[in-house]
Amino acid sequence: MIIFDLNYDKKSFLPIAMLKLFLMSFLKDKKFLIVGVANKFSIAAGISKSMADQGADLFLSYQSERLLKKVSQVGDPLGCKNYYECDVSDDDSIDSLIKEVEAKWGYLDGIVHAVGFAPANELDGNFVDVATREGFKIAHDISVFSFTALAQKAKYLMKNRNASLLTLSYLGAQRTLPNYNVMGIAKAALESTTRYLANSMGSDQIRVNAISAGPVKTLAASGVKSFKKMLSYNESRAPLKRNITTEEVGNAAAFLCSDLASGITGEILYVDAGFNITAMGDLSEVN
Ligand code: NAD
Ligand code: 0WE
Repeated sequence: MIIFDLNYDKKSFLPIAMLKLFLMSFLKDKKFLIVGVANKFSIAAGISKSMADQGADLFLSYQSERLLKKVSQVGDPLGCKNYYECDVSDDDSIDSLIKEVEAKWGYLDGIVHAVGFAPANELDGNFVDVATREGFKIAHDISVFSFTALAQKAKYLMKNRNASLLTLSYLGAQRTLPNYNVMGIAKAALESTTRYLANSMGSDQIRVNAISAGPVKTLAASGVKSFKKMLSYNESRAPLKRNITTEEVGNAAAFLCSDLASGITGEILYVDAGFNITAMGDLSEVN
C-alpha cells in the first residue's frame, strides 16, 4: 500500500510543500530575533527565508522607520508577525527591542546579527591615507560592539535552552583587499568577539558562531566602488566557479542555529564557494 507518493496527486488533501515542511523542520517551534534586514537583497533576508522554511518563528528588527515597508515585504510571506525598530548604536534602543521580544515571546532561541557599517569615506582609497579616528569608532561601535550588546541584553531570554547567536563576517577580516580598510579591522574584531562570547556564554548553553560570506550584491555593497569587479574576481577564482546566494548563507545559518550544530561554537564558517582556500588562481593571467 502506498501511503505517501509525493508525485501522485497534485490535488491531494495535504499540499506537497506542507508535507516537505513537516518532514524537514529542524527549527520547528524555535524563536529567533533577526537584526539587519533592509530589503529582499539583504543577507538577513536569505537567512530569514531559510529559518522560516525550517519552521522557525521570526522577530525582525529594522534600523529606521523608512525601512519598515521593505522589511515587512520580506517578513510577511514568511509568517512574521513581529517587527520593531532598533538602532544598534543606541543602548536604550536595544533595551526596548529586547523588552518587546520578552513581552511578545518571553524567551528566545537565538539572535542573528547581520549589521555592518563604516562611513563611506573610510571605504574609498588607500587605508593609511583615508583612516580616521571617528570612522574607526563608528565602524567598531555599529559592526562589532552591537553584537556583544545584543548578547548581553538578551542573555536572560536565552539561558539554558541551547540557544545560539550568529554574526556575519567577511574574508577582509583575515586578508587585505582594496578599499575594505577599517571594515576589515572591524570584522577581525567581530570574529574575535565571536570566540570571546562563545567562551563566556558556553556555561549558559548558548553557542556563538559566525559565517564568513562571499561577496553579495546587497544595499551595503551597492555604494562600493568596483563591486562588480570583485564579484567577477571571486567567481573566476572560487573552486565552485561562481558566487554564492543569500539562500546559501541562509541554509548554513539555519544549520548553525539548530540543534544539528549542538557541538559547534566559536566557529567561523566560510560560505564563499571556496574562495578563501585558494591562492594564485590558475596562473592564466601571468606570463
Ligand atoms: P544590508 O545593507 O542588506 O544589511 C546591512 C544592515 O545593517 C541593514 O539592514 C542596515 O539597516 C543595518 N544597519 C546599519 N547600521 C545600523 C544601525 N545603526 N542599527 C541597526 N541596523 C543597522 O547588507 P548585507 O550585505 O546583507 O549586510 C549584512 C551583514 O553581512 C553585514 O555585517 C555585512 O558586513 C556582512 N557581509 C556582507 C557581505 C556582502 O558582500 N554583501 C559579505 C560578507 C559579509
Ligand atoms: O561588509 C560588507 C559591507 C560593508 C559596508 C559597506 C558600506 C557601503 C556604504 C559597510 N559600511 C558601508 N558604508 C557605506 O556608506 N561587505 C563584505 C561588502 C563589501 O563592502 C566593501 C567591499 C565588500 C566586499 C567595501 C569596500 C571593498 C570591498
